[in-house]
Amino acid sequence: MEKMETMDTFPARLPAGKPAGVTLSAAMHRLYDFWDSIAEYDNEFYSRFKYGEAAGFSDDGFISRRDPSKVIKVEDRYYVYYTCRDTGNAIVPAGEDDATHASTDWDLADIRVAVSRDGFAWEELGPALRRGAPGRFGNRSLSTPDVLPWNGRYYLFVQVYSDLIRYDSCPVGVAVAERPEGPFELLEREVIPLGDAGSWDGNSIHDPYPLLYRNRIHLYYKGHPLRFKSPETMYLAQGLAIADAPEGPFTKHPANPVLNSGHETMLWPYREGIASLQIRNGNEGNTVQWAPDGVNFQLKAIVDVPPHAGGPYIPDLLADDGDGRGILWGLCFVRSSYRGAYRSRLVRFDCSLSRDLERPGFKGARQYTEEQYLAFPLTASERTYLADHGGYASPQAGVGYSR
Ligand code: AAL
Repeated sequence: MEKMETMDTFPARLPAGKPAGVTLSAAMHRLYDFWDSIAEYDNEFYSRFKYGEAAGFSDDGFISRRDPSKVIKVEDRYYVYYTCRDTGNAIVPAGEDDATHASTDWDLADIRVAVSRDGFAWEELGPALRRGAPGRFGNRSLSTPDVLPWNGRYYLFVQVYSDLIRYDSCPVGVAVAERPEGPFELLEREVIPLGDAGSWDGNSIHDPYPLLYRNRIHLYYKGHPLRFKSPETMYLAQGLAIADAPEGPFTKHPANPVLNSGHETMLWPYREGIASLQIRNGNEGNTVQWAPDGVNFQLKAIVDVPPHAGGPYIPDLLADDGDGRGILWGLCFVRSSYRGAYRSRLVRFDCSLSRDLERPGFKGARQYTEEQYLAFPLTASERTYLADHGGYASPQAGVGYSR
C-alpha cells in the first residue's frame, strides 16, 4: 500500500529551520537560505497594490501631472508635489520643440502642490515652484520633485532643465520654502551634479528621493549613464548621495550604484534600515528590497503592478529612530491620453507594508483582471512575425509548428 504522506511530514509541513538528513532541491534550499518566509502571505515585504482615483485634479485637456513626491503631513493636512505640464497642446517630436511645445511629458513643466484632508480628495493649490526666467538655471523645465521637511523649512529636490531636453540629461537642484504650500525658491546651482562623462550617472541624475537616516540626508536617485542602451553597460541604476544639510554638499556613495534595477524607485525607513520598491527596468525590477544599513540592499519580495513613480505617505518620515514602521498608501501616476496625445495623471495607491496594520486583501496570491490581461494585445506586425519567421503557421495555414 502506498505510504500516504501525512500533513505532518516534510515537505507538507515545513519546519522553521532547514531539515537535516533530507534531500533538498535547489528551490527548497533557497526557501531556507534566501527567503525569510515560507510564502508571499507571510512575507512582511510582500504586498499587492490597489489603485483608485485621487479626486480634485482637473482632468481637462492636454494638462499632464506625474512623478508625485512623497506625501507629507503638516498639522491636519497632507501635501503632495508633482510635475505639471500645462502647455495647452500635445507633445511634439524632439527637434520640433520650442518655447511653447514640449518634447517630453515633463518638458516645459513647473512643480505644483496639492493638499488633502484624507488622501482621497485633493485640492490643487497651484505652482509651488515655477521654472525660471530665460537664461536662468532651470528656465526650461523643473520636474520629478521630492520633498523633505528639515529644521522648520521645506526642501524640494527637482530635476533641472536649463535648455531643450535632449537625452533626458539633467542634474538635480533644490528649492526651499518657509511653508509647505510654498512659494519655493530654487538655489541657482546643482546640488547633485552629473557624474563624469561616460560614467554610470554621467548623463542624468533623475528621481531625487531624500530620506532622513542616521541623522543625515540620504538622497537616492536614478543614474542614467549613456545616451543609448547597450548590453555591456549599466543602463539604469539607483545611486545614493549623502549630506548633512539639504543644500549639500552631497557626497556620492563609493559603492554606487546601490540598486542594480529600477526606474522610479520609492523608499521608506523600515526597521533599522531602508526598504525600496524598484520598478520596470532591470533583472530586479518589480521587487521590494531592504538594506539594514541603507546601502546594501537585499532582495525581499517579488511584486507586480507596482505604483508607477510612487510617492508614499511615510508617517515616521522624520523619526529616524532605527525602527521604521512602513507604509500603507500614497500617490503615483498612470499614463493617460487626451485626443490621442500622451499625458499622465495622478492616482492613489494602497498597500499593506506596515508593521502596525495588516490590511486584509493585500497579501494574497497575485491575480489579474481581464482588463489587465487584455491591456497589452499583439500589434499587427507582432501577429504575423512568427509566420514570417518560421514560427507557428500563420492562422490561415491552420494550427501547428512549421519550420
Ligand atoms: C520619470 C522619471 C524622470 C524621467 C522622466 C521624468 O518617470 O524617471 O522624470 O526624467 O520619467
